[in-house]
Amino acid sequence: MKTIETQTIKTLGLAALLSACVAAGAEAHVSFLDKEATQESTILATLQVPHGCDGKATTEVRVKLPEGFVFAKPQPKAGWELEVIKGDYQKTYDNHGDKVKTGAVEVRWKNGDLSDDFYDTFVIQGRVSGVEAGTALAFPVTQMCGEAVEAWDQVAKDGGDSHSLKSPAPILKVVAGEDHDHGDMASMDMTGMSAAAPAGEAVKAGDLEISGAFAKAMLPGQPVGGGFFTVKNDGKTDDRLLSVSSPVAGEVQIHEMVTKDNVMRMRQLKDGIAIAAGETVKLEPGNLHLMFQKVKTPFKQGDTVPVTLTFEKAGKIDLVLQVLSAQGK
Ligand SMILES: [Cu+2]
Repeated sequence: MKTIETQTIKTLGLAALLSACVAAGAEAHVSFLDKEATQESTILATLQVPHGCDGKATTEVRVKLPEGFVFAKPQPKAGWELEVIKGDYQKTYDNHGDKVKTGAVEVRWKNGDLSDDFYDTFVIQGRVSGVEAGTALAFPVTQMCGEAVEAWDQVAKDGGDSHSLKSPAPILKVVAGEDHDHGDMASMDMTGMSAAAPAGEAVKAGDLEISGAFAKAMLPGQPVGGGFFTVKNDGKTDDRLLSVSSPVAGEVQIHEMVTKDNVMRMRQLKDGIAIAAGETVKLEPGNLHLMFQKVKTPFKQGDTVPVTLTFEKAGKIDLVLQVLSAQGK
């Protein structure tokens, strides 16, 4: 469609317009603002709709969600009705300990009026899960302008160039996880990290000593934050971390990372963490961690996060986590 317009302009000899058209060429398609997504991360997939259908205003945008983009929630937009079509996933996904088999498979923004002269974005929050790095997740889009329909649904064959497609489906390229949604799943090669991290004040309570407490700064769009520390049990009796609370989060869960089929997943430890007599237990990225849910204000580097740990024997212990960078440094 754009090709035809360009041809016309060329014939008319409007060189300036032509070059503007070419420069904007790559963005003339319906596409994602961020074209990459990290494995096992929650993202805001932001679709850009740059124009209507041959001059007509866009009235509806339908987006099919691919397998591996799960727990999806669209952002409502003023002036548009929202329809979410739910269905079965092909696989079962772990949502912080809950097994999830169904969810949104298509989102429709309807009865809107987006002039061909304007640009707008349509946002879906979702989690990229169980997808191998290097995979291109295609989100076929149907753009409707009253009676006119534009289907953005072409997908390049493996290794093919999507640039040559006339109406390519918007694509998210999945990349290997380093900065995960809550940062705590960063590479496993972080053994020395807690020691290197500027530790908060060590806290002693009974036989327990807690040191090296930190949280990671949360990246924009991250709904949850990770927290870490080391507990040493100098006593003769076993203890157990039962629960954690914080005034800055609606809920604090105790999590563990497990790698299965080369995919890292999180699991909530509802029974907490055993701190055996004479043992030292480290909560660290890629392993055991605290997960802050319903965080009121995203953690920023330099902030502090107060928490109260409840142990079976030692009772309640107040601790302050220092917020380091999103990489935990
Ligand atoms: Cu977690």
